[in-house]
This record gives sequence, structure tokens and C-alpha cells, in this order.
Amino acid sequence: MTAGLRERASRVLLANWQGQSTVPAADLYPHQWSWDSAFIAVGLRHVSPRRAQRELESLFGAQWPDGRVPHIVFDRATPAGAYFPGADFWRSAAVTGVRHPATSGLVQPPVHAIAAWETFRADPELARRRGFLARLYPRLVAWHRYLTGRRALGTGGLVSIVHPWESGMDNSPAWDGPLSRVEPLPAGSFRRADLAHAVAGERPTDTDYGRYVRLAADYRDHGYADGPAIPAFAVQDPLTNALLAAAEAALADIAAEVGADPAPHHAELKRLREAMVEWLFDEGDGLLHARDVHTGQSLRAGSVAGLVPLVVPGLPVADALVRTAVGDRFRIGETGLPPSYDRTDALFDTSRYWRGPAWFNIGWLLWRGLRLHGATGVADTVRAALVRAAARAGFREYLDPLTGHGRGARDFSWSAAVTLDLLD
Ligand code: 9YW
Repeated sequence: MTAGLRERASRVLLANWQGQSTVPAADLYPHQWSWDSAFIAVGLRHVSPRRAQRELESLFGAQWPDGRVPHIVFDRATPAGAYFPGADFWRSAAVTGVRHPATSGLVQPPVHAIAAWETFRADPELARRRGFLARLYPRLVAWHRYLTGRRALGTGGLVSIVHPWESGMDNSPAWDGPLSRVEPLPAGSFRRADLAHAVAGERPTDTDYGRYVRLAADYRDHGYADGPAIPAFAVQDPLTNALLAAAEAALADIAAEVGADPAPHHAELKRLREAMVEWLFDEGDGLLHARDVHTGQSLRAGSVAGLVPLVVPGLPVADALVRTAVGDRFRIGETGLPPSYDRTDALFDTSRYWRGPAWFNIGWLLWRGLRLHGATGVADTVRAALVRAAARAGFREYLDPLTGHGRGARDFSWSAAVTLDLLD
């Protein structure tokens, strides 16, 4: 059944390549997205190591002077109305100047150093000849320092995100509580371009969007300054902090390769790992939970983001997370498809975006994390299920976690990319 799958996945990546970077999905997401590019590079390295390097280089070419890597880099050739909120909404030139690429002002989870290291490993000779890591290393360092410096809101030294879009899991039920404090903009005050390409019942609601747009506009109107006031939505997210910790481990490898000192990166990994366990881990339910910066309260929820810390080397609570992953709430050992939300919870929804569906990138992260901590049998089940789903449903944006049926956009880049990596 997997015959030809590699070729089909490669064709998706080639079709979505725009010359310097790859769009997540041709119609729905016609620009470059930050964490998508990282997952895309991980797959693209099997097709063209040079393109995989370009993918990351073009993203970091849009890095802001303060070190942030924007969550969207806009393609000037794409018509303005094709995506909302577009470049005219974010007005990044007011901060970065008109000669800089037009971008959003938010960030996405920092999986880039992991992708850079994997991309290097695909063809070290080419990478060395092009100075790939030598040029990228200082930019990755600046990116991580932006997060640990400017986004260390709240106690514990963990990184905070200031918008649900920054979590990569926009409408996760984990954000329902803090979002309820945000007054949504009326639905008629903006035009949702996503609904021209997607089924409304599988997307965030208009009220969700009203809140997203309000938060983004407020951040923009404060010049994207991180402080002194804390934005209305500010949470310490386990997925963001876990990927940063794992990325510090990758940065240590990169540092050693380019002749820099890996020690600060090992120290940062250790610091983040300890803080995550101390502040976000809940022994009672064997999961990490986001923490609300405003209230200091744990946002207890059943988000799969709480399992992603499995990617962190040396995580002392890994066994508990594996038990949760295979337990009733996620059943990953049986199905192999990780639901984005606890399947036993009343809020679980098999088809609405990050409120239940299984996503390929999260599956890939869990596959890596499970292997890292010796749960190879479960990791194999995840790998087999993702490959089977891709073969049956195609490279869909997300999947019904109970049936494996495809949902959302077709020919979705990161779905094709991580499948290529799983097939390797
Ligand atoms: C949006 C592009 C992005 C992903 C996010 C996903 C969605 C909506 O699509 O965001 O309009 O940005 O939630 O994780 O990066 O694929």
C-alpha cells in the first residue's frame, strides 16, 4: 500500500515549492509559515538537501532585528486578499523597515534548530561548502535568546506565548479559559479568507477568530513590544518550551560542528527541562499543562501538547508521559494516531482542527520522543499508523483520529514532509 508513497510525497513538496520556500497548502496558506518550514525541511532534505537548506535560510532571512522569527513571511507576489490577516494587517515595516520582508509579528514553536541539524545531516559536505550552519547558528542563537529573554513572562523562567496562533494549535480547548477573557471583535469587522477553502465545521469559529484578531491587533498597536504590559493572553505552553529545550540540544550539536562552545546550550536544556517539570508537570494526570501568566494557575486540559515534552532528552518524567500516551485518554499504543485532545473529554471533537483531529507533525514529534525514551514499540505503532493514513487518505492537513479519514486541506506540505522522513 505504501508503494509510490515516497514519490507522491515528493511531488507535493515539489508542487508547493515557490522558488525559495514552500507554502503549507496552495490555496489555504499561500505564504511561508515558520514551524511548517522546519517540518518541511526535515522532509525536503530527502528530496533536495539544497532546497531544505534554502527553506530555512529564507525563513531566517526574515528574522527581526530583535531575534524573533515571524510566524508568517508574506509572498509579495500573492494577491493581498488570498489570506487573512495579510501583510497590510500586520504592518511589520513599521518595526523592521520597508526593505525587510513583510511578515507577521507573532512567532511559532521553535523547532528550527532540530530541523537545521537534520538538514545538515542529510548532506554534510554540501552544507559545509555552502556555510549553511556557520551562517544559521548565530541566527538560531538570537532566536532562542529572543524567546528566553523577551518572552520570559511570569515566574519560573519559562517562555510565554502571547497568542493562540503562537502555540501552533490555534483553537485547542486548553486556550478556552484564558481566551474567554478577551472581548471578540464582531465577525463582520473582518473577512475570513480561510472559509473560501475549508469546511467551516472543521475550523475555528467566528468567535475564536474575533478573539484572535483582537489580540493580534492589540499586540501590533503596541509596536510588538514585549513589555512592560503583559498581553491579555499570556501562557507558558509545554509544547513551546519542550521544543525549545530539544532545540537547545540540537544547537549544542550545531555549535560543536561550527567550532563554537556547546556548553551554554547543554546548560539551557537542563534549565528549561527542570523548570518545565517543576512548573508544568502534573503528577496526578501524568501530563504537562500550560500555565496562565496572569493567574499563575495551571490550565488543566487534555491537550496532546502535554505529551510533546517527550522530545526533551533526559526528561525525568518520560515514563509517566508514555503511560498517559498509551492510556485511555490518547490510546496511542493501539491506534497509533495521536488525537490532539483527550478522547474521553466532553470537548473532544473528531473533526474540528486542534480539538481532536490527529496531525502529522505532532505524530512525528511523538514518534521521535517515544524512541528517545525507549518506547520503541509504541513509536513503531505511531510511525506505521501515520504512513498507513497517508497512503489511504493522502497528505491531508489532519485526520479523524478514530477512523483515520482525511480532513482539511489536501497536499499539505508538512504531512508529506514528515511522511517522507518516516519512510526513510
Ligand atoms: C493560520 C499553517 C498553519 C500552521 C498552524 C495551524 C494553522 C492557522 O495553519 O494556523 O491561519 O495560521 O494551526 O499550526 O502553522 O499550516
